[in-house]
Amino acid sequence: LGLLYLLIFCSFYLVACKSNEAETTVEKPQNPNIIFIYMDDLGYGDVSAYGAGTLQTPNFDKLANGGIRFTNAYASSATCTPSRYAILTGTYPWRNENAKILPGTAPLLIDTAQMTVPKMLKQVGYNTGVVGKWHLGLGSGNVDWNQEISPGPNQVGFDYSYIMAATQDRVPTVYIKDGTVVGLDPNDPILVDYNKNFDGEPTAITNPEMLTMKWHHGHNNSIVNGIPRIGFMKGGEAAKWSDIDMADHFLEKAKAFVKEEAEKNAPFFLYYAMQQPHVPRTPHPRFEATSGMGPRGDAIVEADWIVGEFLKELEAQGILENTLIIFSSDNGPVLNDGYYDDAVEKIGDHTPAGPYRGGKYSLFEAGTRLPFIAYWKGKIQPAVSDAMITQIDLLESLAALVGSDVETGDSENLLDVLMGKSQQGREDFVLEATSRTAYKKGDWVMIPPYKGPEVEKNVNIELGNSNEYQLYNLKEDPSQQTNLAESNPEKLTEMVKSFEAIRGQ
Ligand code: NG6
Ligand code: CA
Repeated sequence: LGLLYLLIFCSFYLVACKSNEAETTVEKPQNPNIIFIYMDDLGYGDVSAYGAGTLQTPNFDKLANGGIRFTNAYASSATCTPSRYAILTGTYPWRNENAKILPGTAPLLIDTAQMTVPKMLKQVGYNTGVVGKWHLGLGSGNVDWNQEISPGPNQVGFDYSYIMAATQDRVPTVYIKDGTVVGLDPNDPILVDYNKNFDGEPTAITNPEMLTMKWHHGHNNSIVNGIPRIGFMKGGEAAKWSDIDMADHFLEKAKAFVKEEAEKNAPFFLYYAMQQPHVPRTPHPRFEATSGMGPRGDAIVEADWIVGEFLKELEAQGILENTLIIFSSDNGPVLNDGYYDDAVEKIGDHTPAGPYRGGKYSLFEAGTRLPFIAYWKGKIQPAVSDAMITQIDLLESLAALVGSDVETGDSENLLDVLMGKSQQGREDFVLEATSRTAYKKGDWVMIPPYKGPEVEKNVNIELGNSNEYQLYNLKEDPSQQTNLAESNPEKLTEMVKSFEAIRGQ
């Protein structure tokens, strides 16, 4: 009996030792690094892999052809601020009435108590950073640009931030690192105002001879580097950015972040918000005339090169196989967005919106239907997916990927779609364009009646406004030429009902 006991004891001991051993030697697989490459005003047809335009973008294509190229994917809004709000919070932007194109002086739009993608990832051990365009407001009203600026990205989930406050065409035209203006001379403080100029400061109106780029509409306030901007700014001379170096500058910061993080024993999240091809289009001179389409095309060629360099850095750090890259854009394309820069004149046969109607600011497809790519070398098999996916779905999909149970209500867990394991995308979506909303369900889109011009004359884009309900079947009519509202009243009623049920929530 003693021997039996001894045997039992020994085998228990062995099993225990074994499992103990297993625990210490088999490491929990580390979550992948996650990078959002978010373009500004890049259209569906501006990525050559989408086969819809004539401009060549070999590096964007590397992602598109090496990952999943989504053809039925949406930004949440046809303008910047609401889309950025949505991609970071996983919430419909129309739920927040302040989610509109913001001036450079606007307070932080995201509540510091709100869930965000970087916060969610931080909870499960990620280090997080943002480089590039912010445009989600800073401070709590009345920012003093000469002090620490807070709250900002660092208060909504980012450990590191290197940003421009708003847009390239808005003041202040300075970089801000972790809440502090970079290179500011305290003897030359920055003042910013969006309503009135500072005495004696030149503007595009008073000193047109100082301009190297001419304004078409808006953009006639303070002049920085010969470019007239939106808003008035005084001082901060040493801190002002160089427009032609902006792409290289942000690339350097993004690469440095990645390099530093690669050495750490934790995954990272980087939100790399590039500024191209938003106005003012100021590609570095080495990209001048590379597209044959003027500065807009050249800025995209530049951005494409930047993405190539950035991918090389991930490769050099040996982390490309452990990094999920999401590539998309905040809103649809526009040619003339306020400067004379030949975008219209030199567009040739290129079609930035691809087959879709409208563009930036529009409720028609081109406003929100955009390039959307999920790339993860070795993990995601190259494919084209027609499943509907939207930028608000990233929050819950990534939560599922990293083992977080964060939910927002609007976001949907489409991890299998993102990874190419399922074609079962979203059923429906409420899209937004300059405070108006429309509803997409399956192949159908319903646009309720809206007052206002059919075409925004300055930018020459159809906004989607009509006195009548509009109903389109995108499968048969992707360019939204035939309004079926009258001929298919049942579908219209069904769509309006579902739309109102969500909008009324
Ligand atoms: C508009 C600007 C436009 C652009 C846009 C924001 C004028 C006349 N137009 O108000 O140039 O800056 O705002 O673009 O000022 S976004 O991509 O950041 O939403
Ligand atoms: Ca934009």
